[in-house]
Amino acid sequence: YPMFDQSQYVDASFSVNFSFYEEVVKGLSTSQKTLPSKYFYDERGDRLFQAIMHCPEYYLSRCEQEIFESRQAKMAELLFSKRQRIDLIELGAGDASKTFHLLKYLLENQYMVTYRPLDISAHILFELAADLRARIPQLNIETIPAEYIRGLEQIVRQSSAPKVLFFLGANIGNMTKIEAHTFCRTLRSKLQQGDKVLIGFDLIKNPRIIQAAYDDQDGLTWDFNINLLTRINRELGANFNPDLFEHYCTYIPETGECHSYLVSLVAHEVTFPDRKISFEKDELIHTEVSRKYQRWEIDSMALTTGFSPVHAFLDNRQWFVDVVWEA
Ligand code: AVJ
Repeated sequence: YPMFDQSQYVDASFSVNFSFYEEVVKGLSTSQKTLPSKYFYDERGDRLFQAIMHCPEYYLSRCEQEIFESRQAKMAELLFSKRQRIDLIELGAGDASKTFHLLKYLLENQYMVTYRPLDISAHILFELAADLRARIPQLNIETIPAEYIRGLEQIVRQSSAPKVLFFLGANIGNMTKIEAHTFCRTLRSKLQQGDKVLIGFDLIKNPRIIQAAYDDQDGLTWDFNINLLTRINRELGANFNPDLFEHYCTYIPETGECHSYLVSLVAHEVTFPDRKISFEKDELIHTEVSRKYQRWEIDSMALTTGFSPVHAFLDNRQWFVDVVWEA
């Protein structure tokens, strides 16, 4: 990509080292256009997602928050120790609004923990570290700006302490079922026997409730999706006109998958530094899958990926589950 200034990109994404440009161009060059959802999270994307977490339709965060606020003691007892320092790795930590309560509880109750939050957004990690250092000064914290597996490999090289790995917020929903299986198997291969994982899954429920969560009235999810195009413009030198696209999402009860798209409203071309991408009227860019699970699928996923199910924390309405598995 001769005209693409790599150094500029590296700066814009705070040195997280993978090829945004290559993935974008590849995704837009197939007949079924796609963009990876992991790129939603630039500075504005982080802010929009935080707003989504507070909007009335997006029940997921509130369900998991309820679990974390009411079950800290049980979580501490199941996962941590007062005699041995344990690494708490959090994949996709974001603002760690759920983990915060547990961390506080652990330190107030003499559990020994090193918190290792990992996120693709170096920006949010920077804010998180500052926030936690102010609110829980005695906490040991080491941030890792990286994608999931690469970051985990880095941690495993650096520390031999027993590990508890958190993967919250239904982030696993951004994978198809097959991808999730492969991912859990990879997690298992990086962990030692006896290490534990706690994974948040959104559960299958009335389809209207799910559909609404991804199509909120205030248009936050709309802006969140469209923001991907403005990010591509800024960081990769493209010229998407965001007004020529709209957000569309559809939940398919048979598969438990909610799919999000950007729809091109007119036939037009978008220019990148080294190529043009053409869009037909009504052509879609697939941007995200958010998969919902049945309870039995989750248990069977544990067993087929080398984990033993230990416990399931549910919210009052049983809309969301945080499962604990042991490696
Ligand atoms: C952060 C991946 C859990 O899929 O529910 C929210 C992202 N997308 N609204 C999800 C998201 C649209 C969210 N996760």
